[in-house]
Amino acid sequence: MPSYFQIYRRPLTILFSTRHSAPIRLTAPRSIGFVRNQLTASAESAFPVTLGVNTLETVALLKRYTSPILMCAFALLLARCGSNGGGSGGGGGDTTPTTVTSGLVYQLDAATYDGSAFPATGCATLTWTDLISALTGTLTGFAGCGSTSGWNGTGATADPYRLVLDGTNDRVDLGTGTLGTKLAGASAVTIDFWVRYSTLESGKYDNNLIYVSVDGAKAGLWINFRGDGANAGKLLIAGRSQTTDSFLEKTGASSFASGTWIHLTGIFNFGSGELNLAYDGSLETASSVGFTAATYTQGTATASDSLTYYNAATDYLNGDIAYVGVYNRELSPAEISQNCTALKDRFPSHTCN
Ligand SMILES: [Ca+2]
Repeated sequence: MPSYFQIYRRPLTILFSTRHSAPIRLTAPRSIGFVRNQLTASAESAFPVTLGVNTLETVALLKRYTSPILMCAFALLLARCGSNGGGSGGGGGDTTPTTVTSGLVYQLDAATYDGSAFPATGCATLTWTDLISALTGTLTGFAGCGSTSGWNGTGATADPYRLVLDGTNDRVDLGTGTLGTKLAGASAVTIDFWVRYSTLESGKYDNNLIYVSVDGAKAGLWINFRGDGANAGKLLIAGRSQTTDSFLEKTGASSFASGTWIHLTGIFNFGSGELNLAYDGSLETASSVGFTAATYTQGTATASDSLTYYNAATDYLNGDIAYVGVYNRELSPAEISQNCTALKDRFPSHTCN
């Protein structure tokens, strides 16, 4: 519980301390990942937060560390600021929503790869840190990289911050059992991506985006671009609710061209037995599949969860990943649209439905 609590309106700042406090001073608006790192380093004792673009993410973080009474006070403050046209400074009446935080258990954002800033272009930085629990993803296969491999982007719309994977051996190891453990018991899972491909391996079914082991090296959660025949450029979502399931899949109806940024949402609903995909906020028709468990039932993984896939086959993605968010529930259509809108201005020519 906090022993004191202060709010300043300009700039919008929240400051509190626990009875064990050794207060932390942050002198400028910081990303939520940076704040989290400070909390970890200081035994989560105290922190002031200057709120900027990550206001809703900040609320989610505060919920983890503060009392319900404090949250009520904070909500009232936000409401007052909103009625005055925004009090965060610098944004100037910005109404762009932030990404949905409820149920968000894992988040990779190239723009703040470790919660602070974009790394130097290239491959000197070989980690990508989850912004929820500070889990470290390890970039593997990146060597001597440049425009076709490694960190790229200026943050301009035509050149968004992103990790480029070469399709040959580039991957991000997320750790064995990392995501599956977080999702165990969930009746649904949603995975949110900003992604594009450069080339597809001709005739190949799997040009993989993400792989999560449900047991051993068996895929529990999986999304790939197809490269085969008439399905080339379409997305495929597949998975297992538990180790005894067959590999159940749905291929999307839409086909995407090389170089096209997509806000991609994959939905695994174990409770209803459905898989679905959404692009730029537009949901396809869900496919019924034969999940045998109503919740995601994690076994003992022996292969690392990863961005792209390299275990039993080399199903590498040749393309770019700018953002990944993983939820332990099904997002509503409105929430999917919100996530699209929140980051669309980073990418060229996007309209969110
Ligand atoms: Ca490489």
